[in-house]
Amino acid sequence: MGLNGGVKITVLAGGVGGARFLRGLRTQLRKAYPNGDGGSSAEITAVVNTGDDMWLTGLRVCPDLDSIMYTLGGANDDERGWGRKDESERVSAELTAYGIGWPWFTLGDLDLGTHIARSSFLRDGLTLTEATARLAERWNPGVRLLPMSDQPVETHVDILVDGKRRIVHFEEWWVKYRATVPAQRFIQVGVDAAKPTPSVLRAIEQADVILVAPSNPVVSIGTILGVPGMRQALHGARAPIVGVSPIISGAAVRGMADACLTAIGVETTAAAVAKHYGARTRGGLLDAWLVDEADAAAAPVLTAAGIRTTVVPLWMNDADTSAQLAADALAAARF
Ligand code: FO1
Repeated sequence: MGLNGGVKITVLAGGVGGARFLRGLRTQLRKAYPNGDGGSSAEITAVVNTGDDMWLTGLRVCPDLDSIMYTLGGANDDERGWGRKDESERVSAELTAYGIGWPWFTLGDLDLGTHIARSSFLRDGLTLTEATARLAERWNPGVRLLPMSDQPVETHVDILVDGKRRIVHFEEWWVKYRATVPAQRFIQVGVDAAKPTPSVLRAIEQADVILVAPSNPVVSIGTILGVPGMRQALHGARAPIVGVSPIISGAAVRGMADACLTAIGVETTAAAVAKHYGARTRGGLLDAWLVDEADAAAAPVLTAAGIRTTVVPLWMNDADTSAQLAADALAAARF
């Protein structure tokens, strides 16, 4: 039990997959630990990937933090998977007319409000953690959003396009090239000067359960784990660490995780990702792992390799299935 009696759950999460998982977890905890006025006595803290972040047209853009904030705040464009619903793009057209920004990376008018506010907070000297908390106040997400570090860590990708090697920001590879050009390697620019924030270290230390969301295991979860000191903090935590596979029967549930796994030489299977994360008893990350029924054959193999694996439906196609998945993950933590 956490200090003030509430159950404390800490979740490592990236963007779209992480946001949906957190929404389900919030629903589940409101059911399992109601606080009498529709909320929950449980506390959820999300440690969020900031490797997709960038300075664009003078503004700091934080895609994964925004996906989670908008999704939990009910403002996400669930069809597109990212950005604000009821969005318009008048300013974006002006930026393109002035030849600034990335014409293939649309900053909607409402979304720009978030980036302007965040950039203003940062210019006032707030840390990204403080700026994120200020932005989140408006959306009342019911989850504490923590950037993995307050120092910038940007994922850049070494690609081969038109016969030339280029290093581009992750979003260029992901959005402009749709991850269709092979990534030779991922470079975490700034990672050597980064460290987990004090809030992140406290959230890991105080957690009753730590969950690894079904986010991209390379550029989201991998980037979080790559922050110096993060793995050690997780390994030393008293809480059990339970992961949810982002791969179902050999295909990425969302996004192009397969392109990322291939780039680092990991097979796109639920078992390969679990082994990539490693068994905690053998120096890795995981105590337990959830795979879909389609991958049930992997369960005994992984359990024998030290990763207690359970078979549950992993598709989060609505609020109820997301909540059930969260319940399954908590059960796998024997919580
Ligand atoms: N994804 C796209 O496919 N096209 C876009 O134009 C685009 C713009 C964009 C702007 C702000 C933002 O926070 C996210 C945006 N995304 C866009 C999604 C982004 O690629 C993803 O949220 C993650 O970075 C990858 O999971």
